[in-house]
Amino acid sequence: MPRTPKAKTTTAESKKDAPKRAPRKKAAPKPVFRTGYVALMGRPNSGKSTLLNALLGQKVAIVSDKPQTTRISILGIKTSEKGQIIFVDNPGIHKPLHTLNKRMMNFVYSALETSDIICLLVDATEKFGHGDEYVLETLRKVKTPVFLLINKVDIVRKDKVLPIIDQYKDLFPFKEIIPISALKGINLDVLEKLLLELLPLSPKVYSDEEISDQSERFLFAEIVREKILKYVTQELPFVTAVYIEAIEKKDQQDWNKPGEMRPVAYIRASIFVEKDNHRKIVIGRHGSLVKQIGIEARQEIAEYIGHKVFLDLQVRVRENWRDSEDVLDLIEGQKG
Ligand SMILES: Nc1nc2c(ncn2[C@@H]2O[C@H](COP(=O)(O)OP(=O)(O)OP(=O)(O)O)[C@@H](O)[C@H]2O)c(=O)[nH]1
Ligand SMILES: [Mg+2]
Repeated sequence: MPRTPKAKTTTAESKKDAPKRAPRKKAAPKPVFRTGYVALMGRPNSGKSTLLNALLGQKVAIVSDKPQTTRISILGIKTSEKGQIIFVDNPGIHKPLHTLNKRMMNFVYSALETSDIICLLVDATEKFGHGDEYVLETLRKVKTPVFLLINKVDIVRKDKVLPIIDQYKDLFPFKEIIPISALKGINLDVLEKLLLELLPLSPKVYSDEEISDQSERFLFAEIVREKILKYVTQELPFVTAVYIEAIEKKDQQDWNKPGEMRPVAYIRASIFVEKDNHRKIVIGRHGSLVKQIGIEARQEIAEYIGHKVFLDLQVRVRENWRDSEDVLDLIEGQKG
């Protein structure tokens, strides 16, 4: 049967009843969002962890004036309306002697391969040397864009910075060269803007609340180690490691407020050293040094978790732990 064509209904009546169309608007530009990995690289002590904390506006990495403080890479995630920058704080680039140091350098190599941008930090107060050549050699192995960050400009004369820029720009094709101070926050806004412009257009990888990839346990171990590094010298910074044996959280009677309970954390930690004379140094006269380390670490951990903490520290000898895969696995395994 032939189908009768539908009657047109464009009478004056029907036009009046039709819903009014909104006037055509220009399509709003799609919001641009960039996400990527930015590796912080450089020699030990150049200020990578200080920079990570400054960029995030809070402490996620420990800092010390002794070299080789950072042993395991950690992430610091900064999310804004414009993008998500995933900073990777790495151990300092050095020639590895022990298995510990080889593992530290493996973190550096893997960050080199997986980052979208590399920030090379150099210490403006240090003379260029073999160590710096070694760093540039390491960076030549990849094609990733590299920003040169001349750090610690807060403590060098202005006329010292220009010769450093001149020297470096002849040695490597840096994408950007920026004098900064991680400690005083100089030029960090410029750095962040330039990083965001270069990162790939991509949705975020982490949720807005996530700021790091480290576990609470690892952070506590690092806080204890930071306090040790503050007080020890010579070979001691290199031969100490911290292992959190246990964390127990309980609700206990609050004696100041009868009838009320309050949370308390009991933390047991071991400080590993390599020899008995190291152990004696870390313990100190009549236990004074380990006590001081314990007081400072406990305060910082309590501030972080927001309630009372009991911290029990034991100093133990683990001969040649820096070459023991088992001990190294144990320490690394804390990161979760
Ligand atoms: N004056 C000054 N000191 C800084 C600056 N940035 C870092 N420092 C100091 O340099 C020392 C080393 O800082 P870290 O952030 O631990 O250095 P790092 O590069 O992470 O070191 P490793 O983890 O050992 O590779 C600390 O004493 C910091 O306070 C800066 O911009 N100005
Ligand atoms: Mg560090």
